[in-house]
Amino acid sequence: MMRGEQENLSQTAAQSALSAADQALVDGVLAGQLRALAKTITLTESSREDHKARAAAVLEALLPASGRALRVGISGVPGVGKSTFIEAFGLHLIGQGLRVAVLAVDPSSSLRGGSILGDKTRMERLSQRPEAFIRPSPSAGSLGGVAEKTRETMLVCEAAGFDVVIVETVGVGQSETAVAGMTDIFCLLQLPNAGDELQGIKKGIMELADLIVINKADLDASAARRAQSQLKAALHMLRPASPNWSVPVLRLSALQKTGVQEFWETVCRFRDTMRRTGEFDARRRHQALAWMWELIDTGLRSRFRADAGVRAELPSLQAAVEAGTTSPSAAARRLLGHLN
Ligand SMILES: Nc1nc2c(ncn2[C@@H]2O[C@H](COP(=O)(O)OP(=O)(O)OP(=O)(O)O)[C@@H](O)[C@H]2O)c(=O)[nH]1
Ligand SMILES: [Mg+2]
Repeated sequence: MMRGEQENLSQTAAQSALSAADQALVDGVLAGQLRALAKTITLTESSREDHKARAAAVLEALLPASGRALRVGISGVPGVGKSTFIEAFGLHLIGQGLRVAVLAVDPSSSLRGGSILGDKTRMERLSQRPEAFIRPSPSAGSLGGVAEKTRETMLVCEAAGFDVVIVETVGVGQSETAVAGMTDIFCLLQLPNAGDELQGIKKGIMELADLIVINKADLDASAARRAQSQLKAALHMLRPASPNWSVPVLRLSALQKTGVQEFWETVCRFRDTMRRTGEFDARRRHQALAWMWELIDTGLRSRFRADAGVRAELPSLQAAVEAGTTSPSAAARRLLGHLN
């Protein structure tokens, strides 16, 4: 553990610690080569200890070239049209001369066999374009693990020169919070019919959204308009995340590719407004620190659980707390004492 930390720090200081093969990976990514990009991402996703050390050094070397892309989060319940929309949006961006990476945070993908982005058929045209890079969700297991890998993949894609990184997530569970916490703009896709019960959208997710899109507007135009005004009304009841931005509600058809241009213009307006007010950089700084603390918390927790003294005392102290013979605070203090 100690040795690993020191190694990482010295590698930060001097990248000379990179092997020739890893330096070639770094050079390949910086040159925008998709093969090097895919190999680097595979390295960062590996759970082997030697791979982890190499991946950390490669990421550190790529870091100065990262950060230049616009990071767009896309969320919505299964079937709302995320894949169809990302295909249409991605092709639109390519039409503007931009390069697009599509990543996913789907903690259930290991169970479902990677359905999110696994179905490249729905992004068939996008996946064939050399200006696009599509990477399915890592099947690392826990949400924290999956989100961590996606964050790293995002940095690698940025170093490879992609202009826009789209991160897709399913609209269930905690994964929206994770994706909102790694993107510059978080967009929520909605169905036109469901305005009625506010589509079972949890208030918490509405609060995360910088932009709401009603997809499949082609199915029922008047229902889509109704959903739009209902959502706007609901948004008025929420405290806005930024005093400089009121969350727009757009209508769109991913299938017929209508409204995609307006979507991109709205995203750009958001980016420009946030840049002007300084909120863009503030959000990224906040995200970077939150990421660091998340890793520290995870690291401390696993170190705690692996500690021999903790393991020896934990069962009896847990029993004592349950029985009421030791107070939770005394037990916690005693257990934490082992980490000194
Ligand atoms: N009529 C209509 N159908 C659409 C539209 N967008 C998507 N669909 C259809 O809705 C179905 C689901 O679309 P997907 O893009 O796979 O939805 P998704 O949100 O990616 O679904 P999951 O990956 O399962 O979470 C497909 O049959 C699409 O063809 C749209 O704008 N209009
Ligand atoms: Mg999909």
